[in-house]
Amino acid sequence: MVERSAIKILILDDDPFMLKLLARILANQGFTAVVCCDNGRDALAQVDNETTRPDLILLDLNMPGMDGIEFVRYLVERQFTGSLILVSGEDMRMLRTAERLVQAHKIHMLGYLQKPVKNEALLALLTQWVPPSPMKPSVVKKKYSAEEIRLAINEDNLVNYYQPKVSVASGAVIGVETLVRWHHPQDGLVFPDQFISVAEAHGLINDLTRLVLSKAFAQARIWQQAGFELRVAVNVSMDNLASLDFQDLVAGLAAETGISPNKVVLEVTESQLMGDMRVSLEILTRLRLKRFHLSIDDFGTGHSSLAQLRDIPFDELKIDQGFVHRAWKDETLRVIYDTSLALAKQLNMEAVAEGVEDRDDWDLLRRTGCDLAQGNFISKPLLAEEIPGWIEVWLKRVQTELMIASSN
Ligand code: G
Ligand code: G
Ligand code: MN
Repeated sequence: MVERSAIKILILDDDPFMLKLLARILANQGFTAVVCCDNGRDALAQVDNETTRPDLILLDLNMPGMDGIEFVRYLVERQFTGSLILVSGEDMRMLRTAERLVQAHKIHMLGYLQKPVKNEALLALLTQWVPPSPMKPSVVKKKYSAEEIRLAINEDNLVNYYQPKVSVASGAVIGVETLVRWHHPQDGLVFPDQFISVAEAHGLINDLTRLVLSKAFAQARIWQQAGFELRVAVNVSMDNLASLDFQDLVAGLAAETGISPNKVVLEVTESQLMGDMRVSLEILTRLRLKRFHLSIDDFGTGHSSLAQLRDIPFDELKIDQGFVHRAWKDETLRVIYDTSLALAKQLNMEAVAEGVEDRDDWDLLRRTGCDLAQGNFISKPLLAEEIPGWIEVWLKRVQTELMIASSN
């Protein structure tokens, strides 16, 4: 048992009265290592400092500035291993949705509390707190230094994987999404969540994206010559869209490799489409004018999505996997899925469902008329040379089982 006074608790709420109230309840119960913050920025500073990093965060969802959901995203980036209790005046349905979002991010949730917070409810959750088990190495991922990443780029240790996107109506293979991995000489396969944000923070993302793009285009050309007409999608970081050189880079590379712009999809993450949008807007619009396809990635997880849809001429909307898998049986997910799909249709965009994991997910897309599907049910990300063989197997599978109604 950990002493109550040894559990570091952070309360994040913009309401000073709530902070006082919660801190008093906690203190009365012997939880004395409590820090209060009235904004996300201060709270992140606590998380970033090893000596003040909380074991448990009581998080208010509705805050001006950085709201609770955005705060969770920053916790994920920091690989926060502590626990979370959501506190909000929103109704239970909203809280449950937020809880699912948190869990989807693999952050440990103790539960949620509705305001006004009842002592007993809070204590019931607190008694469930357990220290994070050091047995779970998957949670604590190694972070790499900028220097190591620079070396990986220069020595060409990055490898593109490609995840297929298929037509839901016909089963045809429409294209692939490029997902970069690092073949680390010692650590083996390293995933983008362990190096993209570092690359962004240290001005390396343009070099990285240039490498990923040029390999993806070269590969698209090889597939083309082998008779596979695939659209190739590449993930673009918001930092790539900070300088007007980017459009010349993309257009130049495509021309050099002989890839037509309408065979290229640039996926931009919605949550990143914030801040000063003027330059990025100009770049995206000009790329669109050159007939490159633009895709809004992870749709549904960000905030000002509707304004971005109004301002940027996207061709494709990717419904985040958090709203696809299991949407057939979960009413709340289903509402978000349906709304995103309807929005895509009304704006004449192709809808792509991400994270299609099983036959039930696939059948939902068929019933609802989603355009494209991507996910482990179709294929995990593959090496380029595995794609032709996979296509052959996939097309057989389409013919024999996927176009008929499922037996259950
Ligand atoms: O499978 P996966 O772990 O590859 O991808 C995790 C995340 O990393 C995805 O959200 C994807 O958008 C991002 N990602 C993958 N490859 C790239 C890339 O080349 N550039 C950028 N900016 N993000 C990438
Ligand atoms: O954020 P973006 O959509 O660019 O990245 C896709 C991410 O989703 C990658 O990390 C990829 O490996 C992962 N992914 C792809 N298919 C599935 C799936 O069916 N289920 C889950 N959980 N993750 C998937
Ligand atoms: Mn993507």
